[in-house]
Amino acid sequence: MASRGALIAIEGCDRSGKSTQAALLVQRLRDAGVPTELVKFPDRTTVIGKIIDRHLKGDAELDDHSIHLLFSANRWGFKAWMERQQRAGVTLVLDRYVHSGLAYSMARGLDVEWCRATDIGLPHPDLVIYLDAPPTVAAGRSGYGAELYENVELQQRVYNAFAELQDASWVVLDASLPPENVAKDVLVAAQRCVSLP
Ligand code: Z5A
Ligand code: MG
Repeated sequence: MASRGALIAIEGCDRSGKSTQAALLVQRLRDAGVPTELVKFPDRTTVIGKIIDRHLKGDAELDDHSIHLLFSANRWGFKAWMERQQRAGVTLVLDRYVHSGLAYSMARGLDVEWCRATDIGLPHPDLVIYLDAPPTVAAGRSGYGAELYENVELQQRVYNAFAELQDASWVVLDASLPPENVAKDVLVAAQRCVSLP
């Protein structure tokens, strides 16, 4: 029987480089012969994901509690699939996960314990890699500002919320470094839960 695949969550504020690093990590793990899949949250292709996408593009107004529940429901839609993959020995790299759900909702003033409750029962990440880039750094990167939450004031609150959520188990990396440097640090961190040949 295959040994259980790891669950690695890559977290951070907007434009901190999560999608860049998640894709690089998946490639490096696959190149090393580790069966790996990438999961991006929100997944905008599902029924719920499509509503989230409309909301983020300013085309569907939703109150803060409702959008929190939809982000969480979007993750629940992948629970059974993630567990099957892990049981089959596939490592999953998650581009955002439950801590994004908490940080963005905290930044909008929701109660953290209420927010946490909606994700209870989802698979726990074996490792959280946090890409630390202050909003002023991220705001200078391309694509910033196109969606609803992408303004420096909200991002500062998200940044503060992530700081509050961090615990000693997180690997916090300087994401203002060039992408190739960050990628090296990400690969070292991943080896806490994945063995490479
Ligand atoms: N959200 C939420 O509220 N609740 C939830 O539960 C979840 C999400 C899961 C959409 O997420 C929104 O949903 C997001 C949080 C909220 N709102 N905000 N704000 P998303 O993940 O779909 O967001 P996105 O549009 O993909 O942006 P992003 O993920 O924040 O960007 P990124 O993945 O961190 O960055 P990137 O795409 O890798 O890089 C951005 C640019 O910077 C690109 O041009 C890169 O080439 C460049 N880049 C990357 N790394 C570097 C370095 N190291 N140096 C210089 N330039 C770099
Ligand atoms: Mg991204």
